[in-house]
Amino acid sequence: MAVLPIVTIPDPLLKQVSKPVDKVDDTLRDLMDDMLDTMYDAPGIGLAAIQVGKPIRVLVIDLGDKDGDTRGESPNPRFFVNPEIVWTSEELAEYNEGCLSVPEQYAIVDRPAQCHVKYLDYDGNEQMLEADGLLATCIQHEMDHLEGILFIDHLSPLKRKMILKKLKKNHKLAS
Ligand code: GNR
Ligand code: NI
Repeated sequence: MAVLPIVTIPDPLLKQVSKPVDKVDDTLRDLMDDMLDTMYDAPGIGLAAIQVGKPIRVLVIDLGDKDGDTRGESPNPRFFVNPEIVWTSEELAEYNEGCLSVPEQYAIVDRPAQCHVKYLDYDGNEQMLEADGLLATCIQHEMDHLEGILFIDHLSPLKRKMILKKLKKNHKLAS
């Protein structure tokens, strides 16, 4: 178990498309455990492997047992290997999103309100999940990371520019 460094913008790794995993073995489970530690430490509700520098199709998510609120008190870790979104609703939902790779920046993003996702679990067994609410939003945010897409890529060019400008300013202040 270990907390790994989180890759942040403008690292070009974040634009890379992640590769499918060919088998769920102990090495992969070690990485997933480390990703969970890293996510709890941050803290965040989801993490894609690319955010710890590994370009493979693996996600971890933990919303606690209620959407967002009781995280930490009663953990509910979920592991997704080679996830595929097989259905999304017409209905959209908006959520004020943040990303551990885009530190301290938030913006409203519209996404399908519900989705169905097919994936391999921690033991390599095939699973299907019907998600809505924050879980649906979070799965789609994490799936974007697998394609090298960040939540700011869903914003208008002007909003994206403002966030990138703030990041540069914060970076200068910190260095
Ligand atoms: O911790 C996170 N919170 C969050 C809030 C709204 C929508 C998506 C997220 S995911 C984010 C962690 C992260 O960057 N995952 O890639
Ligand atoms: Ni993110």
